Amino acid sequence: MRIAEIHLYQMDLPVSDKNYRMSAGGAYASFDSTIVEIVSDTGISGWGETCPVGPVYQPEHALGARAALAQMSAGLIGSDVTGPRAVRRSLDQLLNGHNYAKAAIDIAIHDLIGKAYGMRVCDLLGGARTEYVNSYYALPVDEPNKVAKLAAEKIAEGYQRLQIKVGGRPVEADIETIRKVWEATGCTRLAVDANRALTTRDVLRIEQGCADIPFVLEQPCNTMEEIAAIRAQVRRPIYLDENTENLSIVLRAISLGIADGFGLKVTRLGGLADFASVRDVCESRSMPHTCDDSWGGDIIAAACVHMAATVQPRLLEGVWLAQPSMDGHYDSTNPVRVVNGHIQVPTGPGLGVVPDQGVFGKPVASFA
Ligand code: 0XW
Ligand code: MG
Repeated sequence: MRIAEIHLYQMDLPVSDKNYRMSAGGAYASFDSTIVEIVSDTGISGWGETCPVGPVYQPEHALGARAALAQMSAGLIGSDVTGPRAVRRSLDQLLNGHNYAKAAIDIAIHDLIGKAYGMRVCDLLGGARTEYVNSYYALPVDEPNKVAKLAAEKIAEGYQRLQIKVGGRPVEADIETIRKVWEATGCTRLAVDANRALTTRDVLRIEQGCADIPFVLEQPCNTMEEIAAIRAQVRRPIYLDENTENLSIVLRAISLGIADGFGLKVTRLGGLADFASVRDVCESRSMPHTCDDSWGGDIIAAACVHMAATVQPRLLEGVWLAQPSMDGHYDSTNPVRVVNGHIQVPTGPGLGVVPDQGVFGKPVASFA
């Protein structure tokens, strides 16, 4: 089977509640997603997606994704689809870096191979250990009482894990928010995620102000060096998220004892094949982690869920989806969505997602 065509699509994904706010970048109203369609010489389409959560969250942005994909796509036409790793080697010979763009092709290749041979992506990644995975809900930065009220609603909906976004404001507001969420829910599976925004001083202020509350501290500071500097003073698990740009960094964080677990993103790691390597390292060291991405629709959601299905259940911290903050689906027949805090692993071949005809409009670029 060979690659005959590659089509790139652009989709604006409005944020339904218009209040997705993290420590940096303000409140987001919409995100710009890039969809990749790889068509084989046998007439099968494989689908991939990459959707940065704005241009300042990490060194990635929507226009950059499409430019990188355009740079690589022509060189892939005619390639034999022997496997994701072989395609990745080709990509690395066409462009240096740009994991978040290469990931969209990796996901499409997994989808294509699965659809060609009648296997689910989770089967290609080692086999599913479950048919349902836990999700978790990310509570946006907002007034403490509003966040506590939303937290109680999400627990009532069936979520078993909550992530409280902090940072980008006086630390007293963060401490008040954490305490009010704890009082409102008693949820013992809490993560407090600063998305790198806290100084070591403010991490220690939160540590003092919330010592009685059990939560994981997720990516509190910008660098591993800052986190290492206060690691001995923090009496709770620390997870890295934004620092985990590749397997080498994950290995370094584990060997230095900086992290007790990770918030992992499929596109940041370069796709499902690279994520599977990190998954296996985490399993070898009993490191819990999430299977997430920054944003996106049914395609990236399915990729995260298929990966999560292969994770040792005791290590899976959950799958975050943008879907609860989005209107509509790419695949109206088999949408990927959170129901009562859980997500069913798609049952169809490949990703188990087939975008509705014309849902993405005309391609913004095509290669054949
Ligand atoms: C909650 N997420 C998985 C989605 C947002 O893109 C940020 C991310 C996180 O945990 O940092
Ligand atoms: Mg995070």
